[in-house]
Amino acid sequence: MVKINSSEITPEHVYLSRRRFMTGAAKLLAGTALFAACGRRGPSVEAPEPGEPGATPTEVRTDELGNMLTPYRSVAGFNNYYEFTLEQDRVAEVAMGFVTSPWTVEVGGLVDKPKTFDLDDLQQFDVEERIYRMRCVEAWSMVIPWMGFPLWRLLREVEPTSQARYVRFETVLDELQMPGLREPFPWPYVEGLRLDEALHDLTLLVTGVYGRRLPPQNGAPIRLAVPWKYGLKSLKSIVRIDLVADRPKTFWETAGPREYGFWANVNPEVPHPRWSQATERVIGENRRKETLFFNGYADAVADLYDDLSSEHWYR
Ligand SMILES: Nc1nc2c(c(=O)[nH]1)N[C@H]1C(S)=C(S)[C@@H](COP(=O)(O)O)O[C@H]1N2
Ligand SMILES: [Mo]
Repeated sequence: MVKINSSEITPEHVYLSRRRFMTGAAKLLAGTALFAACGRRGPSVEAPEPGEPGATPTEVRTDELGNMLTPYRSVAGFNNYYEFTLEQDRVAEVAMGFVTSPWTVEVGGLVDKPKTFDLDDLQQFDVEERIYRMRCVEAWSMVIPWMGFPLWRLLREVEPTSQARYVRFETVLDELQMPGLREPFPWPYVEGLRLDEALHDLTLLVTGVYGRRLPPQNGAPIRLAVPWKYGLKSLKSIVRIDLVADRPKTFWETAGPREYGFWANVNPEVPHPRWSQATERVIGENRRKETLFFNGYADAVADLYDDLSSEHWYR
Protein backbone atom coordinates (compact mmCIF):
# COMPACT_ATOMS: atom_id res chain seq x y z
CA MET A 1 0.00 0.00 0.00
CA VAL A 2 1.39 3.35 -0.99
CA LYS A 3 0.97 6.18 1.50
CA ILE A 4 -0.12 9.48 0.02
CA ASN A 5 1.31 12.54 1.70
CA SER A 6 0.08 16.09 1.44
CA SER A 7 2.73 17.10 -1.10
CA GLU A 8 1.11 14.76 -3.58
CA ILE A 9 -2.24 16.47 -3.36
CA THR A 10 -3.27 17.70 -6.77
CA PRO A 11 -2.42 21.33 -7.36
CA GLU A 12 -5.44 23.50 -8.01
CA HIS A 13 -4.68 24.13 -11.66
CA VAL A 14 -4.68 20.42 -12.37
CA TYR A 15 -8.02 20.06 -10.64
CA LEU A 16 -9.51 23.00 -12.52
CA SER A 17 -8.33 21.95 -15.93
CA ARG A 18 -9.39 18.41 -15.14
CA ARG A 19 -12.92 19.63 -14.64
CA ARG A 20 -12.80 21.78 -17.72
CA PHE A 21 -11.54 18.93 -19.86
CA MET A 22 -13.76 16.18 -18.56
CA THR A 23 -14.90 15.82 -22.14
CA GLY A 24 -12.94 13.46 -24.41
CA ALA A 25 -12.31 10.21 -22.59
CA ALA A 26 -14.79 10.97 -19.86
CA LYS A 27 -17.61 11.43 -22.34
CA LEU A 28 -17.29 7.78 -23.12
CA LEU A 29 -18.09 6.91 -19.53
CA ALA A 30 -21.55 6.33 -18.23
CA GLY A 31 -23.15 9.35 -16.60
CA THR A 32 -22.92 7.75 -13.18
CA ALA A 33 -19.21 7.17 -13.57
CA LEU A 34 -18.73 10.74 -14.70
CA PHE A 35 -20.51 11.91 -11.58
CA ALA A 36 -18.24 9.78 -9.45
CA ALA A 37 -15.17 11.21 -11.19
CA CYS A 38 -16.10 14.88 -10.92
CA GLY A 39 -18.46 15.13 -8.01
CA ARG A 40 -18.55 14.76 -4.26
CA ARG A 41 -15.01 13.64 -3.62
CA GLY A 42 -12.14 15.94 -4.53
CA PRO A 43 -9.28 14.37 -6.46
CA SER A 44 -6.95 14.84 -3.49
CA VAL A 45 -8.68 11.98 -1.69
CA GLU A 46 -7.87 8.46 -2.78
CA ALA A 47 -11.04 6.94 -4.18
CA PRO A 48 -11.91 3.56 -2.71
CA GLU A 49 -11.49 0.78 -5.21
CA PRO A 50 -14.32 -1.54 -6.15
CA GLY A 51 -14.90 -3.91 -3.25
CA GLU A 52 -13.28 -1.64 -0.67
CA PRO A 53 -15.32 -0.02 2.09
CA GLY A 54 -17.02 3.07 0.72
CA ALA A 55 -17.05 1.88 -2.85
CA THR A 56 -20.43 1.54 -4.51
CA PRO A 57 -21.22 0.36 -8.04
CA THR A 58 -21.50 3.98 -9.22
CA GLU A 59 -17.80 4.40 -8.53
CA VAL A 60 -16.64 1.66 -10.88
CA ARG A 61 -14.93 3.31 -13.82
CA THR A 62 -13.93 1.63 -17.03
CA ASP A 63 -12.15 2.35 -20.30
CA GLU A 64 -14.16 2.59 -23.53
CA LEU A 65 -13.96 -1.20 -23.94
CA GLY A 66 -15.44 -1.87 -20.50
CA ASN A 67 -12.18 -2.83 -18.74
CA MET A 68 -12.14 -1.76 -15.09
CA LEU A 69 -9.51 0.75 -14.03
CA THR A 70 -6.49 -0.78 -12.31
CA PRO A 71 -6.54 0.16 -8.60
CA TYR A 72 -4.27 3.08 -7.72
CA ARG A 73 -2.35 0.89 -5.28
CA SER A 74 -1.33 -1.36 -8.20
CA VAL A 75 -0.60 1.47 -10.62
CA ALA A 76 1.68 3.05 -8.01
CA GLY A 77 2.83 -0.19 -6.37
CA PHE A 78 3.93 -2.44 -9.26
CA ASN A 79 6.29 -0.68 -11.65
CA ASN A 80 9.08 -0.94 -14.16
CA TYR A 81 11.64 1.79 -13.54
CA TYR A 82 15.10 0.26 -13.85
CA GLU A 83 16.90 3.47 -12.81
CA PHE A 84 15.60 2.78 -9.30
CA THR A 85 15.42 -1.00 -9.04
CA LEU A 86 14.52 -4.06 -11.10
CA GLU A 87 12.26 -5.34 -8.31
CA GLN A 88 8.83 -4.34 -9.54
CA ASP A 89 7.15 -4.31 -6.15
CA ARG A 90 9.93 -2.20 -4.59
CA VAL A 91 10.19 0.68 -7.07
CA ALA A 92 7.79 2.85 -5.06
CA GLU A 93 9.83 2.37 -1.89
CA VAL A 94 13.22 3.01 -3.56
CA ALA A 95 11.91 6.03 -5.51
CA MET A 96 10.14 7.57 -2.52
CA GLY A 97 11.28 11.15 -1.98
CA PHE A 98 12.78 11.47 -5.48
CA VAL A 99 13.27 15.22 -5.83
CA THR A 100 11.86 16.44 -9.17
CA SER A 101 11.87 20.17 -8.57
CA PRO A 102 13.51 22.13 -10.08
CA TRP A 103 13.10 20.27 -13.36
CA THR A 104 13.59 21.22 -16.97
CA VAL A 105 12.75 19.55 -20.26
CA GLU A 106 15.07 20.73 -23.04
CA VAL A 107 13.43 20.55 -26.45
CA GLY A 108 15.74 21.01 -29.42
CA GLY A 109 17.43 19.44 -32.40
CA LEU A 110 15.85 20.09 -35.79
CA VAL A 111 13.49 22.86 -34.65
CA ASP A 112 13.22 26.57 -35.41
CA LYS A 113 12.47 27.56 -31.82
CA PRO A 114 14.35 25.40 -29.30
CA LYS A 115 13.01 25.90 -25.81
CA THR A 116 13.72 24.72 -22.29
CA PHE A 117 10.51 24.19 -20.36
CA ASP A 118 10.54 24.33 -16.57
CA LEU A 119 7.65 23.05 -14.50
CA ASP A 120 5.92 26.43 -14.60
CA ASP A 121 6.26 26.64 -18.39
CA LEU A 122 4.65 23.22 -18.71
CA GLN A 123 1.55 24.52 -16.98
CA GLN A 124 0.62 26.44 -20.15
CA PHE A 125 -0.57 23.09 -21.51
CA ASP A 126 -4.06 22.33 -20.24
CA VAL A 127 -4.27 18.93 -18.65
CA GLU A 128 -7.01 16.46 -19.49
CA GLU A 129 -7.77 12.97 -18.21
CA ARG A 130 -7.17 10.05 -20.59
CA ILE A 131 -7.99 6.49 -19.60
CA TYR A 132 -5.41 4.35 -21.42
CA ARG A 133 -4.64 0.66 -21.49
CA MET A 134 -0.97 -0.06 -20.82
CA ARG A 135 0.40 -3.37 -22.09
CA CYS A 136 3.89 -4.26 -20.89
CA VAL A 137 6.00 -6.41 -23.20
CA GLU A 138 6.25 -8.82 -20.23
CA ALA A 139 2.58 -9.79 -20.87
CA TRP A 140 0.86 -7.90 -18.08
CA SER A 141 -1.43 -4.90 -18.37
CA MET A 142 -3.18 -2.10 -16.56
CA VAL A 143 -5.92 0.44 -17.32
CA ILE A 144 -4.77 3.83 -16.08
CA PRO A 145 -6.47 7.25 -15.81
CA TRP A 146 -3.56 9.50 -16.77
CA MET A 147 -3.62 13.29 -16.56
CA GLY A 148 -1.70 14.98 -19.34
CA PHE A 149 -1.65 16.74 -22.68
CA PRO A 150 -0.88 15.55 -26.21
CA LEU A 151 2.79 15.78 -27.17
CA TRP A 152 1.87 17.58 -30.41
CA ARG A 153 0.93 20.66 -28.41
CA LEU A 154 4.46 20.95 -27.07
CA LEU A 155 6.11 20.09 -30.41
CA ARG A 156 4.04 22.79 -32.14
CA GLU A 157 5.66 25.37 -29.84
CA VAL A 158 9.20 24.55 -30.98
CA GLU A 159 8.37 24.39 -34.71
CA PRO A 160 10.08 21.26 -36.11
CA THR A 161 11.96 21.87 -39.37
CA SER A 162 11.27 19.91 -42.55
CA GLN A 163 14.35 17.76 -41.84
CA ALA A 164 12.84 16.37 -38.64
CA ARG A 165 11.63 12.78 -39.13
CA TYR A 166 11.91 11.23 -35.67
CA VAL A 167 11.69 12.33 -32.05
CA ARG A 168 14.27 11.18 -29.51
CA PHE A 169 13.45 11.22 -25.79
CA GLU A 170 15.79 10.92 -22.82
CA THR A 171 15.17 10.12 -19.13
CA VAL A 172 17.07 11.95 -16.38
CA LEU A 173 20.43 10.54 -15.25
CA ASP A 174 20.56 11.20 -11.52
CA GLU A 175 23.22 8.97 -9.96
CA LEU A 176 22.64 10.36 -6.48
CA GLN A 177 18.94 9.55 -6.43
CA MET A 178 18.77 6.51 -8.68
CA PRO A 179 20.62 3.46 -7.30
CA GLY A 180 19.63 1.34 -10.32
CA LEU A 181 22.02 3.37 -12.49
CA ARG A 182 24.85 1.29 -10.99
CA GLU A 183 23.52 -1.70 -12.91
CA PRO A 184 25.24 -2.34 -16.25
CA PHE A 185 22.64 -1.00 -18.67
CA PRO A 186 23.11 1.42 -21.57
CA TRP A 187 22.01 4.54 -19.68
CA PRO A 188 20.43 6.96 -20.15
CA TYR A 189 17.04 5.44 -21.00
CA VAL A 190 16.39 6.62 -24.56
CA GLU A 191 13.23 6.14 -26.57
CA GLY A 192 12.04 7.28 -29.96
CA LEU A 193 9.01 7.74 -32.16
CA ARG A 194 8.62 8.51 -35.83
CA LEU A 195 7.38 12.09 -36.19
CA ASP A 196 3.86 11.08 -37.27
CA GLU A 197 3.59 8.75 -34.26
CA ALA A 198 4.77 11.56 -32.00
CA LEU A 199 2.22 13.96 -33.48
CA HIS A 200 -0.66 11.48 -33.13
CA ASP A 201 -3.29 12.77 -30.73
CA LEU A 202 -3.12 9.57 -28.63
CA THR A 203 0.55 10.24 -27.77
CA LEU A 204 0.39 11.86 -24.37
CA LEU A 205 2.82 13.69 -22.11
CA VAL A 206 1.69 12.61 -18.65
CA THR A 207 1.98 14.73 -15.51
CA GLY A 208 -0.56 13.03 -13.25
CA VAL A 209 -2.53 9.90 -12.53
CA TYR A 210 -5.86 9.34 -10.77
CA GLY A 211 -6.22 13.12 -10.54
CA ARG A 212 -3.02 13.57 -8.56
CA ARG A 213 0.51 14.54 -9.41
CA LEU A 214 2.51 11.66 -10.87
CA PRO A 215 4.35 9.74 -8.12
CA PRO A 216 8.10 9.14 -8.66
CA GLN A 217 7.68 5.45 -9.47
CA ASN A 218 5.36 6.32 -12.39
CA GLY A 219 7.82 8.80 -13.91
CA ALA A 220 7.44 12.13 -12.12
CA PRO A 221 7.32 14.89 -13.04
CA ILE A 222 6.62 14.12 -16.72
CA ARG A 223 6.57 10.91 -18.76
CA LEU A 224 5.23 9.62 -22.03
CA ALA A 225 2.20 7.37 -22.68
CA VAL A 226 1.96 5.72 -26.11
CA PRO A 227 -0.93 3.33 -25.54
CA TRP A 228 -0.75 1.24 -28.75
CA LYS A 229 2.89 0.31 -28.13
CA TYR A 230 4.45 -1.87 -25.44
CA GLY A 231 4.97 0.01 -22.19
CA LEU A 232 8.73 0.24 -22.64
CA LYS A 233 8.18 3.03 -25.24
CA SER A 234 6.55 5.20 -22.55
CA LEU A 235 9.67 6.51 -20.90
CA LYS A 236 9.65 8.26 -17.54
CA SER A 237 11.08 11.45 -16.00
CA ILE A 238 11.88 13.09 -19.34
CA VAL A 239 14.64 15.75 -19.48
CA ARG A 240 15.37 15.98 -23.23
CA ILE A 241 13.28 15.83 -26.39
CA ASP A 242 15.11 16.19 -29.71
CA LEU A 243 13.74 16.32 -33.22
CA VAL A 244 16.16 14.28 -35.35
CA ALA A 245 16.61 13.09 -38.93
CA ASP A 246 17.54 9.47 -38.23
CA ARG A 247 15.81 6.79 -36.22
CA PRO A 248 17.24 6.94 -32.70
CA LYS A 249 18.71 3.83 -31.12
CA THR A 250 16.59 3.02 -28.07
CA PHE A 251 17.63 1.75 -24.64
CA TRP A 252 16.07 -1.66 -25.24
CA GLU A 253 17.41 -2.02 -28.79
CA THR A 254 20.88 -1.60 -27.27
CA ALA A 255 20.27 -3.69 -24.15
CA GLY A 256 18.58 -6.61 -25.91
CA PRO A 257 18.82 -6.32 -29.72
CA ARG A 258 17.61 -9.86 -30.31
CA GLU A 259 14.47 -9.30 -28.25
CA TYR A 260 13.41 -5.69 -28.74
CA GLY A 261 13.06 -3.45 -31.76
CA PHE A 262 12.17 0.13 -32.45
CA TRP A 263 8.47 -0.12 -33.27
CA ALA A 264 7.15 -2.24 -30.37
CA ASN A 265 3.55 -2.05 -31.51
CA VAL A 266 1.38 -4.40 -29.46
CA ASN A 267 0.72 -7.51 -31.55
CA PRO A 268 -0.74 -10.71 -30.08
CA GLU A 269 0.38 -12.70 -33.12
CA VAL A 270 4.08 -12.02 -32.78
CA PRO A 271 5.58 -13.76 -29.75
CA HIS A 272 8.49 -12.35 -27.81
CA PRO A 273 11.44 -14.74 -28.37
CA ARG A 274 10.88 -16.09 -24.84
CA TRP A 275 7.09 -15.97 -24.38
CA SER A 276 3.75 -15.63 -26.14
CA GLN A 277 2.11 -12.23 -26.51
CA ALA A 278 -1.36 -13.70 -27.13
CA THR A 279 -2.67 -13.02 -23.63
CA GLU A 280 -1.86 -10.73 -20.73
CA ARG A 281 -2.09 -10.84 -16.94
CA VAL A 282 -4.60 -8.27 -15.70
CA ILE A 283 -2.88 -6.52 -12.80
CA GLY A 284 -5.27 -6.04 -9.87
CA GLU A 285 -7.54 -8.85 -11.04
CA ASN A 286 -7.00 -12.57 -10.85
CA ARG A 287 -7.22 -13.40 -14.54
CA ARG A 288 -5.68 -13.12 -17.97
CA LYS A 289 -7.30 -11.63 -21.04
CA GLU A 290 -6.61 -11.70 -24.75
CA THR A 291 -4.17 -9.14 -26.07
CA LEU A 292 -5.62 -6.92 -28.78
CA PHE A 293 -3.95 -5.83 -32.02
CA PHE A 294 -2.39 -2.40 -31.36
CA ASN A 295 -3.61 -2.85 -27.77
CA GLY A 296 -7.17 -2.08 -28.92
CA TYR A 297 -6.26 1.20 -30.68
CA ALA A 298 -6.06 -0.23 -34.23
CA ASP A 299 -8.87 1.99 -35.54
CA ALA A 300 -6.91 5.07 -34.51
CA VAL A 301 -3.37 4.06 -35.48
CA ALA A 302 -3.23 1.13 -37.92
CA ASP A 303 -3.07 3.45 -40.93
CA LEU A 304 0.20 4.91 -39.65
CA TYR A 305 1.89 1.67 -40.70
CA ASP A 306 0.70 1.09 -44.26
CA ASP A 307 4.13 1.46 -45.77
CA LEU A 308 6.03 -0.70 -43.32
CA SER A 309 5.75 -4.06 -45.09
CA SER A 310 9.52 -4.38 -45.11
CA GLU A 311 9.89 -3.44 -41.45
CA HIS A 312 9.45 -5.58 -38.37
CA TRP A 313 7.05 -2.92 -37.22
CA TYR A 314 5.79 -5.03 -34.34
CA ARG A 315 9.31 -5.29 -32.86
N1 LIG B 1 13.11 5.70 -17.71
C1 LIG B 1 12.40 4.58 -17.73
N2 LIG B 1 11.19 4.58 -18.32
C2 LIG B 1 10.44 3.45 -18.35
C3 LIG B 1 10.95 2.23 -17.81
C4 LIG B 1 12.23 2.27 -17.19
O1 LIG B 1 12.75 1.26 -16.67
N3 LIG B 1 12.93 3.46 -17.16
N4 LIG B 1 10.20 1.08 -17.92
C5 LIG B 1 9.22 1.03 -19.02
C6 LIG B 1 8.35 -0.13 -18.96
S1 LIG B 1 9.03 -1.60 -19.43
C7 LIG B 1 7.03 -0.04 -18.64
S2 LIG B 1 6.01 -1.39 -18.76
C8 LIG B 1 6.45 1.22 -18.14
C9 LIG B 1 5.82 1.00 -16.79
O2 LIG B 1 5.16 2.17 -16.37
P1 LIG B 1 4.48 2.23 -14.93
O3 LIG B 1 5.46 1.72 -13.93
O4 LIG B 1 4.09 3.64 -14.72
O5 LIG B 1 3.28 1.32 -15.00
O6 LIG B 1 7.42 2.25 -18.02
C10 LIG B 1 8.38 2.30 -19.06
N5 LIG B 1 9.21 3.48 -18.91
MO1 LIG C 1 7.29 -3.02 -19.84
